[in-house]
Amino acid sequence: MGNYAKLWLNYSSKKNNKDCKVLKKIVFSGSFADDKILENAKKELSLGLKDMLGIEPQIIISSDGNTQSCAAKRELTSGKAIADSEVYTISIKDGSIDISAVSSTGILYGVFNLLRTVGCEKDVEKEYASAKTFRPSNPLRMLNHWDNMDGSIERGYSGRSFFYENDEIIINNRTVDYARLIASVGINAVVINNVNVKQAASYMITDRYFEKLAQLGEIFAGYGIGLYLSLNYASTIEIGGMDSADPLDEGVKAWWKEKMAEVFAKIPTLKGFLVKADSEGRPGPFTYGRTQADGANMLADIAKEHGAIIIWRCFVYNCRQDWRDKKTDRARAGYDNFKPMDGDYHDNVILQIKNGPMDFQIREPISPLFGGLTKTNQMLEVQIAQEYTGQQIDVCYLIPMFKEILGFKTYAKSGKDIGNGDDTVADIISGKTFDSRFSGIAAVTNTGNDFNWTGDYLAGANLFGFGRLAFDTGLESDEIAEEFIRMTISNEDGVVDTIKEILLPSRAIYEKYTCPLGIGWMVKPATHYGCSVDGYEYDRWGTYHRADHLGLGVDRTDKGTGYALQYNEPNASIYNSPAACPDELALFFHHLPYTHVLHSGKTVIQHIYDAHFEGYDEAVKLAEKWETLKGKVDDGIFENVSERFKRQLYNAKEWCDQVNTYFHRISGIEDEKGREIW
Ligand code: GCW
Repeated sequence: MGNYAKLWLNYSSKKNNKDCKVLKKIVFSGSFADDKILENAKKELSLGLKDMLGIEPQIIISSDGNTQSCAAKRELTSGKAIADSEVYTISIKDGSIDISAVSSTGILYGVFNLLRTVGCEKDVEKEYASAKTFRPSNPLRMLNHWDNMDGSIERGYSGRSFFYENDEIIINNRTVDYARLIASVGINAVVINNVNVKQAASYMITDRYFEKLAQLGEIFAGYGIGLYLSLNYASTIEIGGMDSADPLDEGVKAWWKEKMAEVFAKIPTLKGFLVKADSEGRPGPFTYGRTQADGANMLADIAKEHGAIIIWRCFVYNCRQDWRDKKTDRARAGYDNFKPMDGDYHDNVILQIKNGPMDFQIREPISPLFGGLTKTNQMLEVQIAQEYTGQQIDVCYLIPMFKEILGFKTYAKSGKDIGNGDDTVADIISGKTFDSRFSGIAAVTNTGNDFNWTGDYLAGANLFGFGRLAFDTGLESDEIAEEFIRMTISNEDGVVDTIKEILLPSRAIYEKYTCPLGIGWMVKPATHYGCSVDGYEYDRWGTYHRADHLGLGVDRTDKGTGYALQYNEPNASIYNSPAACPDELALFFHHLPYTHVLHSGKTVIQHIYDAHFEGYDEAVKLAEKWETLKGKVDDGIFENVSERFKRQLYNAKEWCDQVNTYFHRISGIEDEKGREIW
């Protein structure tokens, strides 16, 4: 590798399994093509075992037929077919490891599984004593890059793009190592450009970039990763010289037909497009009085001829709101814009839905589109780029939050009385609940060209963890953290425990010293890092706390904006009632007096004070824990995280003091514990 960290593929020397006999001979069995993926699987296995254990295994290929390489083909199958093709089994047969699969991607995943077992120093013979089969929970497991072609990254906190520089596409060793890193955790799809498609990026679908994109696609395909591009909805205007992007206009359709034929022919590995339309100034079908479904279907019908899909984002809301207007509610917008056309979206359209109805805050309820849409392909969008969650300065391990999101019961199918039906968010996005044709999960990624890829080494846990969780939503936050630490940082039990003690509570701590009780925002506008209680209060973005001298929070009940009623029962009734609403979302759904008593027994104001003081104190303890690792982990890693912690503590202190002071001044209510407020 070049001048960048190898992260969890560092393959440092391991103590356990050095004499493991079953690793001497490894059989790849099943039916799969002898393609680039297989070649990469062999290479990876040889490299990993040699570097970690000094073993040079004999690799036996026993494929019963040369099926077509899944890397090369583009056909509209289904999510189920994708997941079926990626299944693999690892067992011990006749004294050797047997990795069996029905595609070379399955073999590659099996290899990474085995290398993970070795990397975590688990006993290989025990681990596979009985055969283990792995099937991905989600068909599409995707990363969305918000990289711009000038090399900047929107909401990027780890340097510049490693895909682009000066409007050119960069391809080098790092590109390959990136593919290895993400394939190793199970990612099978990547969107390589920002959803805000502007300037040079609009020309990605022209011959200016075809050659490089085709090369990039080949590299990804060699690791079972599908290439996707974000599309400028108004391409007909911006690069086509037309005066319309009306999805029902025959001229517009004809332009796209020709364009897609060209693009898919020139980039054979391209699997489809992601579209942000009618959102935050981006063009879309609304301009022509058409629906989101009209726009998505027009593109999808044409893409279908090429076996490709259209992923259409649901992040559509009015970003020019008047703060005086208490009826318009940004939280409602996704459901209001997309639910009425449920059933109208064609079957190669997937709606990509952010986890919450607002925008990646540290705590939000789950988007009511999950459970609201019952006839539409759906994907969940989360953000591992820590835009509102510490910007890869403050440690914030997001996997516990993602577990909560996935576990949320939507009651979409089972109804109120059953309540244990197969309709959690995880069930829906796996395709199970509605037997959807396509589905999955995407994360706005946190990578850049920093030495360690993610700014803070510990933020690597979110990249690693997202992939692992996307592949197997049943994994626990704790085991994912442990794997990450063992493979990336250290296998010493004491070190592993200490870092786990830092990662696991970090999200809860961040929430405490920033915006507890679901209130969100209160960040510095534009940068979204650091405290500014009123930063968004009189702005146009629909992001208000509505605090006055008596109370705070947004009334989203039937007496307010009515947002709570977008949920299925019993969720709607629970959220609609201040008595039933869970504390962590109390101020998201209700405008409450400072004296309102929460389920915890504390008043709202006392909760605000306690959470902020505790959150800061706990952050200090995390930093102290990290300091105990000096000399026990690599110096570079130690210094990097240590420096981040210094900035985190400064940030946490500001949040704590500013929020407490603001609410002390405005409410006039003393802290029961008499702590220092300014
Ligand atoms: O939260 C907002 C971000 C924008 C982003 C947008 C989106 C890519 O602040 O930077 O634009 O979300 O998700 O489209």
